[in-house]
Amino acid sequence: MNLTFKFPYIIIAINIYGIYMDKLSSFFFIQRKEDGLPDIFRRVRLMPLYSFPHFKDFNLKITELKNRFFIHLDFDAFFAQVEQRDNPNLRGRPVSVGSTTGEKGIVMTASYEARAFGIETGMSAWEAKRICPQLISVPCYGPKYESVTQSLMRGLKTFVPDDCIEQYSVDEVFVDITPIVKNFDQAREVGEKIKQKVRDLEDLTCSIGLSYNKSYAKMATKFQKPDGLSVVTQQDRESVIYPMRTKKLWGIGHRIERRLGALNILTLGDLAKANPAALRKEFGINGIVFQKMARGEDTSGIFKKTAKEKCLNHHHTMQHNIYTEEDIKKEIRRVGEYVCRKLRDKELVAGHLYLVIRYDNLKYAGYDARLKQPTNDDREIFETALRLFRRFPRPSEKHKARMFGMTVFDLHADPRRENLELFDKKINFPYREMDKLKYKYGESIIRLGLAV
Ligand code: TTP
Ligand code: MG
Ligand code: MG
Repeated sequence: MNLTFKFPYIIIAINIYGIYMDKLSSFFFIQRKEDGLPDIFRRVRLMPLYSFPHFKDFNLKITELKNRFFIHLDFDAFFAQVEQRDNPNLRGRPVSVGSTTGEKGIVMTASYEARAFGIETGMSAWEAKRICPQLISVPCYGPKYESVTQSLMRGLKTFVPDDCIEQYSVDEVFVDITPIVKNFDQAREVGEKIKQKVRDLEDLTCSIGLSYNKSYAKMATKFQKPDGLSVVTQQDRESVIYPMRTKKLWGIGHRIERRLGALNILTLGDLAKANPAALRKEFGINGIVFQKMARGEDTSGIFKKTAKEKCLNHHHTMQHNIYTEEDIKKEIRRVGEYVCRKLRDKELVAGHLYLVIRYDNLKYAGYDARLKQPTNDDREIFETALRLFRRFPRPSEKHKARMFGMTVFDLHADPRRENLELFDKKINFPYREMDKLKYKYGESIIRLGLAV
């Protein structure tokens, strides 16, 4: 009697535990500690992995995927290739990007010429120099690489609508080309055209994986690097994918590979055919995710970041504290230009501006104002920031300013991006061209003349 009464509660408790464990294991799914990289390397990761397929993305009823075509694109030796492109002296030579001191730091990436000597991502700069004394180490310049990615994103929009494109990392993107192709022959042609577009736009090579699901496409990209295009069709599954080691699957690192090995699962074929209950027992819901991915049943689609950017900011602490009107104007302009460039990059305009100063006594002061209309125009941001500045305690020789910061919020999609000439009566400054130069050669390469 007592037991029958309690029974439903036991079931509920077990279910809650199950859901909790699933949530917990998915939460910890991408275990950064398992990527085998030293700590410092994790800190240099430019962009998080944010679209790994989740159990909820899978449709369990679908086991055979037809008529879907995904491209995964990844630049070859990305940072190093960009540096070689921009400096002819580096072409054809072993180049690493990262530390230039030779003592401390790590190799973020290396050109294929350097890889021939055994130089690898994550290796200490010291070790790299030891095994390849002629290695040329150049510093990493993030904004430049980001601008290449942005240009790629714009280029891809000439093939498919925005919601078919997913930027996955700083040099990787997924493209769902299902709307524009009917079969693998046509899909391959689109892949070739995209590679050509990347060459035309940025003079860079990339590798492409093409398949009927995202997981296989991502794996295929690595089949022929550099400058490759590899296709995995439904027919290739058993001959190409199944003999591969489990570690080759997106999301499986050394430790998971070892745990799979303990279950006698060594290849993706083993994983595909394994007992689902055993996988679930060992890995929770992720075990099922792995199996679906290995079988080519990854039904996940293009993932769009939903969390919209709420604000953008930039703060700059000066090497030498400043107080003259001229220096301060220069500094406000610089910070403003940087923020505007970020806005343009994301095709946004801001309706509200906040300016903050930190003085040499480490105290802060800040004021905010609405902009006349949402904008990403350097001149308008500068004028408003300068008006705000007039309300601050004036820096003086005894009370200098050490930091300026700007935050813009109330962000909206830039209405001018589609329709520039129609309602933009003002002179159109070549902001985009200036942004490109700044990304390439640094902030101070070009400044807008502001008559103030
Ligand atoms: P990857 O695409 O992993 O490497 P890659 O493009 O240099 O070489 P491959 O031809 O094998 O694709 O990474 C892209 C860039 O991101 C790389 O050039 C350096 C940088 N990077 C990090 O900053 N942190 C990281 O953890 C990794 C893996 C790469
Ligand atoms: Mg790459
Ligand atoms: Mg990559």
